[in-house]
Amino acid sequence: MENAEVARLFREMAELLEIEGANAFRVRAYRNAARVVEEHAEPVASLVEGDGRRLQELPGIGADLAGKIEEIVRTGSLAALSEVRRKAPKGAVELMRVPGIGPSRARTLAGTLGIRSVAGLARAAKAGKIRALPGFGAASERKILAELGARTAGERRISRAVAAQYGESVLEYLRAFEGVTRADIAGSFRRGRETVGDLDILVECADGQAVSDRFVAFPEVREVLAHGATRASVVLRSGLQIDLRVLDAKSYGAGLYYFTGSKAHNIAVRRLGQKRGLKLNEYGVFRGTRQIAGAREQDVFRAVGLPWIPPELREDRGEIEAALHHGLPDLVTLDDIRGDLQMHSTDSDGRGSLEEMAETAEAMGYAYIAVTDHGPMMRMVRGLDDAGFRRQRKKIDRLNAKLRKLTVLAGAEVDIHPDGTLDLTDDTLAGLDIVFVALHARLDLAPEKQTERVLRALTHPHVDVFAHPTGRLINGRRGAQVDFDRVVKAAVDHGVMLEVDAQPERLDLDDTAVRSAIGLGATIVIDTDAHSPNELRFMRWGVDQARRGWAEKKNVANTRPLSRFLKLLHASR
Ligand code: DGT
Ligand code: CA
Ligand code: CA
Ligand code: ZN
Repeated sequence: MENAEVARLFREMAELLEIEGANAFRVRAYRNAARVVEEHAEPVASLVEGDGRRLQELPGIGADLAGKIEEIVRTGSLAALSEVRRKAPKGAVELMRVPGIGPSRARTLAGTLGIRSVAGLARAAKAGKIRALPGFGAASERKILAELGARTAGERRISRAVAAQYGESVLEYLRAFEGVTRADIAGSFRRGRETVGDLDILVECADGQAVSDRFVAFPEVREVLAHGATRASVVLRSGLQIDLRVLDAKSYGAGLYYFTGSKAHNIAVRRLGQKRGLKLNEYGVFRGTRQIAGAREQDVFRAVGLPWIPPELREDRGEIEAALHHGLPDLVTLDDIRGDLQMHSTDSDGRGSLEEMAETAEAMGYAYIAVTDHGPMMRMVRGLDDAGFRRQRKKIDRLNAKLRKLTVLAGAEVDIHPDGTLDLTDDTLAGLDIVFVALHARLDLAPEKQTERVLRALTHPHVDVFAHPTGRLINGRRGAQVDFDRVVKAAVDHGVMLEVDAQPERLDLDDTAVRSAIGLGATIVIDTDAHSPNELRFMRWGVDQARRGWAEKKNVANTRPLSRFLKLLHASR
């Protein structure tokens, strides 16, 4: 049982209770529990054994929630949830996924107009039916239409971090089966994409039928779509589809290559093979009927005259030409990262103290971190004011005196006001080691205004990093609209680095933006924006995104040792 599965049920519970108008404390308890479980580094299922006391050591988890976790782990479901599901207006939860629609609006839409889905919402908004509802109006209707327009119709993609938990758990389950000699996740997941449509799992096994039987018996399977000796396909209770292919040893590399995709990349490489008189498919590379490659992926590439291409690049975006001309990038790796530059502590909205964040980072082998709590404008997350940052600086100095291997930099994540001025005084900014600026409000400004706002902030002499530059949320809100090239050029001119925020729902900049930014000469930082010690592990998602953007070690500032990183910071001040 994955933590993501437990968290999913708690989150649904919270949403349904909210729609029902239940006590806010109860709603918050479930939400908090979802987050705590999701962030826990080990599977909570392993805490269930024994008397359940260990579950109650998790923050905010009392006897009642511990019992519910245990029930989910043991039975795969939650009776209390089935109960509220029965009572809830159908479709209301789905409506709450649309930004700007909360529980009471969802209840109104479902109750008075009978809207049961996002598609139904779009129809009603287009027909002008929303504006007449109490508490809505023409402006809300326009906003809803804009939000819906930004999404691809009907597409439901699952976040990479969530897919990873299910994928790894299915892999482990399959690898435990006798006769399985190899198992890998291919498809968009292997290519490092920020979301996946489904997971594609490959196994090497002499007995295809037996491994397929085991696969469809995975405890969380809700529906079996296909079930044969070479392939099977299931849908898990979370809605994630998983496709299984069984391959034999002499085709494993070719299958891994083929099912990693992307389709566009495969087609381009197949064409390259055809020029050499070769046929490429999921079983191998063939000259006539003779297989000349297939067991190993690198042999498939070699047969068509290419070096091995990292999966993150396989999108037919110029990687084949680059490979042919020895121009493939030497992609940054997780191991290259020396420090994490954006995180929050209990001084603002983080859930770990300065000490806890530092200890975890030190244990991860980092040389430095920067603590970047919010400024005063973020009042709802207890942002610090100027005096607060001075007090925190003293705490950081004391902490640094105690730490042996890690250096903590004093930073801040400062809001950019709509007019482009910053939310802290120049004096305070000058006293910090590193200054991040970010857009958190008014992401809807017109592109020219938004661009001016950002340019003014980036040209401020104390600014070092532009955090999560677009502000988009995956499956959530569209980001700020700016003239991206102008923003990047201003950043380059003023020595401001651009962030790849590794939070799974941000991953901002995204892959194509990273690539254009690097092309324009920008320096990137990859950081986690962690709000708890466990979230420091999000670094891998940011690195994957940067790799998809063709980033090399030299393009990423926090791969440098501390002294060289500080030199870079000072050079820009
Ligand atoms: P997703 O699932 O939407 O996130 O994206 P993928 O890339 O994982 O796509 P999926 O699951 O439909 O197929 C997995 C891989 O299988 C895909 O990346 C390439 C390969 N593939 C699937 N269909 C075709 C096809 O018609 N032609 C070729 N050449 N390859 C295909
Ligand atoms: Ca897939
Ligand atoms: Ca698939
Ligand atoms: Zn932020």
